[in-house]
Amino acid sequence: MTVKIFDRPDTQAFLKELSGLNSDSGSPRVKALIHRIVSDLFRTIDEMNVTPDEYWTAVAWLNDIGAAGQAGLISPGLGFDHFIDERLDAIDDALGIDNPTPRTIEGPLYVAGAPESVSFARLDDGTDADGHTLIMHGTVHGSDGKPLPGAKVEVWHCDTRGFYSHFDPTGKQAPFNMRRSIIADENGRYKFQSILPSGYGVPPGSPTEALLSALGRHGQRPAHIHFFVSADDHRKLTTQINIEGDPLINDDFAYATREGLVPSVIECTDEASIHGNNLNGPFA
Ligand code: MBD
Ligand code: FE
Repeated sequence: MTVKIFDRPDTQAFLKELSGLNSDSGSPRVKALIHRIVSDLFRTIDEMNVTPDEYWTAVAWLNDIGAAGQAGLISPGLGFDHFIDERLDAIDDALGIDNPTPRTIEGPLYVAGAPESVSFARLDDGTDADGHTLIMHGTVHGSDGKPLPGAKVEVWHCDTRGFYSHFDPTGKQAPFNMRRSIIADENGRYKFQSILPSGYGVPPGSPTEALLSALGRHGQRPAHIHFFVSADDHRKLTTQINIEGDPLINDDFAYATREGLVPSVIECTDEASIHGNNLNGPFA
């Protein structure tokens, strides 16, 4: 037997009441959003005949997600972060704003307060025995195409096991390992030495993994490096690069891969090409 009560006048009146629309105090924006969201969920329960067991399973899952601190992890997994970026892109398009370096999602693993240095930083502390040295350098440009001396490049990534400092389940990483802020030099250039990160996987046995597997999906990300780029009088860019060749580049559970964010990686096997190009250390 199916019954539908959503469209009944008393249900609609109830929705208004619970959303505070009968109250003179509170936030009009919160009221409007809650009215819409709860209405959509009531309609879902009604139309999909959600059982009490299903409903309480969802409530328990929300408690698990919160207890695990994984609201920010399932959010990109359900595509919200990507969707919000697509909306920002569409707004920029409508305003005629061109973004030479595409934005992509921040993810839940940034930590403020990383050590800051000028022009060059070594990100890793050398303790990851499997680390393959990575050098990256570039120039920060403003929207006018001119270099931006003094721009701040914040970089963070995981180790060869896919673990980020401050979130390492083995507790084995020093604070701010593989997290730095680099201030671009007088030519807007920055450079860093680190190790190639590996891909990331959501914690095994976690409520995030449980939902993804109920969806028939995995919780893996390709190897990537995160960036915030900021400068006075400029809006902040949040982006990432992927490491070329990773098989998951177009199968990211967080949907962060974007054209233009997969730079080529050049393997240097001889000391001469590394040091001859002054790749391994600050700019000459
Ligand atoms: C990550 O490292 C990440 O960048 C995102 C978006 C989600 C989970 C883990
Ligand atoms: Fe990440």
